[in-house]
Amino acid sequence: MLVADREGIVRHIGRGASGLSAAAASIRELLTLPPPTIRLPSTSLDFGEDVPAGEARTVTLVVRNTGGKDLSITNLESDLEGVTFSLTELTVAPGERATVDITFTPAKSGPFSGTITISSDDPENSSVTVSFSGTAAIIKPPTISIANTSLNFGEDVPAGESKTVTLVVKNTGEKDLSITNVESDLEGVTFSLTELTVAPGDSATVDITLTPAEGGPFSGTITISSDDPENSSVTVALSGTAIVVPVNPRADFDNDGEIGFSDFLAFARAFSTDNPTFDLDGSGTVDFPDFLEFARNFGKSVP
Ligand SMILES: [Ca+2]
Ligand SMILES: [Ca+2]
Repeated sequence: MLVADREGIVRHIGRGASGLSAAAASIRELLTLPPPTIRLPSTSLDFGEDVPAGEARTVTLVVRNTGGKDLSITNLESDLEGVTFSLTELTVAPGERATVDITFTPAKSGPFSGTITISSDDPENSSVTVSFSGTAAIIKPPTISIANTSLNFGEDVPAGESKTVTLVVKNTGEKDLSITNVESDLEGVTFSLTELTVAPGDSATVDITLTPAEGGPFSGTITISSDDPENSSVTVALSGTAIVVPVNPRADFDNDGEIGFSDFLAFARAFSTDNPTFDLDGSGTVDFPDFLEFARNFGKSVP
């Protein structure tokens, strides 16, 4: 029979036996183990200075038990609204440590701070606090910026020939800009690409090629679609004038009505000579400028 006094110390165990005093000593030791003791290696937590507003960030709280009995944590809570915990109740064995993930999603930019209160059965410190702080930064969405609101192909685009101008698209936002389509209402316009991603702060170029079918002024619009939430569709005006370049009948050296390959062979034979038939610009020599003039007429019919 065990008999304990008011302090819980065993004073007498049954009838006397040789091992009983040792048993009493171990029971006494059990009863006098040091109580659970909460220790926090760090009493302040830093969420960082660059938490994107609207995005969750998690830091880890470490809790140690330096006592001799199980530490029972009964609650964690914060005075800052929106702070969540991976768990709010746990048991930490003597000499062990445990971690709790603490997550906060700042709703707006600017500094934030608060306190976490941890309740436990540590008889000396049943409530301990940890401070935390950080700064939330606003991340600017993808923002399309186009230097030119209009592009001119010039007033002398040869009808039937291609001319290319370049459009520069910049992303002045802080997230990737995704261009999802580029199109034009002007016939004969093609693009080097119609989908691309532009990193924050970067620029990309789109080549716009026009092949006017006939002479005369032309105008139209390019429409660029992107994931810029403010300007999902932006337009650039296109304009210019196509001209019909008259055929030089002199380039039809064999007079068959077409400026074609047989004329090219004849021109090649006369190259570097002073044959006036092939000296289209009248410079006195059949040379490269004459070839350019011939090439401009190549493939055309002589009226
Ligand atoms: Ca010919
Ligand atoms: Ca010449």
